[in-house]
Amino acid sequence: MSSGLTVREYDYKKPTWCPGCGDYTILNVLKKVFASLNLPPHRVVIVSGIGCGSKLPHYIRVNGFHTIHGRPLPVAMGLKIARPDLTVVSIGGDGDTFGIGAGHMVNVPRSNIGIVHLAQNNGVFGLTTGQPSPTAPKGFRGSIYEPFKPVQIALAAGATFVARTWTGNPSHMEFVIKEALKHVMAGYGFAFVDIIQYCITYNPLIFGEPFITYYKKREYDLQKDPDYDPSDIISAFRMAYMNGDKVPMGIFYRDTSKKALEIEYGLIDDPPGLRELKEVDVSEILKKYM
Ligand SMILES: Cc1ncc(C[n+]2csc(CCOP(=O)(O)OP(=O)(O)O)c2C)c(N)n1
Ligand code: SF4
Ligand SMILES: [Mg+2]
Repeated sequence: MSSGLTVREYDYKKPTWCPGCGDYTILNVLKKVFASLNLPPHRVVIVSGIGCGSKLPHYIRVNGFHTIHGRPLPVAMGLKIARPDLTVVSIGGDGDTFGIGAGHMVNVPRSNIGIVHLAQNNGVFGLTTGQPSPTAPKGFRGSIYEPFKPVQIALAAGATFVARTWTGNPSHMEFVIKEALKHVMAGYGFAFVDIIQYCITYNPLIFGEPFITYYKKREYDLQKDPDYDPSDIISAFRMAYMNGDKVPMGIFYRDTSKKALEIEYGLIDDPPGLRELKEVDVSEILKKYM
């Protein structure tokens, strides 16, 4: 049944991102997905870190929590434990998620807490003017390491939903983020989405080719492959290691056999954040100090 929510109900302040930045696409897609799932703004919380993309909660009319660099995941997890009745979305840049917050990226998925994490993966530290992020290819702007592998790490860490999309294909992103939220809302647990994001200012070219052309030529929609089975983790790893001529996009893995942490431990029926504070008589203790 539709409650009649429209995309416009999520409009808020005007973003300050560079014109052409992929973060606009992520913002617009999120509004569409929330409206299509009939999620009232007061029932949603977006928790972000620090970075260009992490300003997103300022630009959308839902509850927002702009935390510190690298920490959207643990804060979102704590929030979901206290208020499992709310829809909690964690969002952060690739610096946030795979650099300073990498420990959380490994440990939060295995808790199977019912939140979605969206990684704004633009290959750079945008806010601090373009240093290479952990996902930057070796050699890019002085990076001396092999890049971090978001999908492989999410699979290995135990995420029960793992997907990849990109900012050049908004309808694909809408499909993927909606499926991620549906996974969480069905009580199956943690969902991770790697969003390959355009940074027009500091990372407009991918191996010398314009961002859009590069990924348009190579995007390979997993859900258009009739032989691809996203419930098979070995196939998911095989696809995750594919790169070069084909860049797989879509749902790599979906496990609907597990329960989210908040369901397994009964928090959903008795949200800790809504329990009444009990009155405690402290008069005897206070007497000691009088
Ligand atoms: C603890 C801490 N370390 C470093 C910084 C400086 N800092 C702010 S944003 C940022 C990187 C942002 O990059 P990313 O997370 O990829 O987000 P983007 O700006 O690309 O969206 C850094 C290093 C900080 N604010 N706090
Ligand atoms: S620097 Fe890059 S990521 Fe930051 S707002 Fe500009 S285009 Fe977007
Ligand atoms: Mg970044």
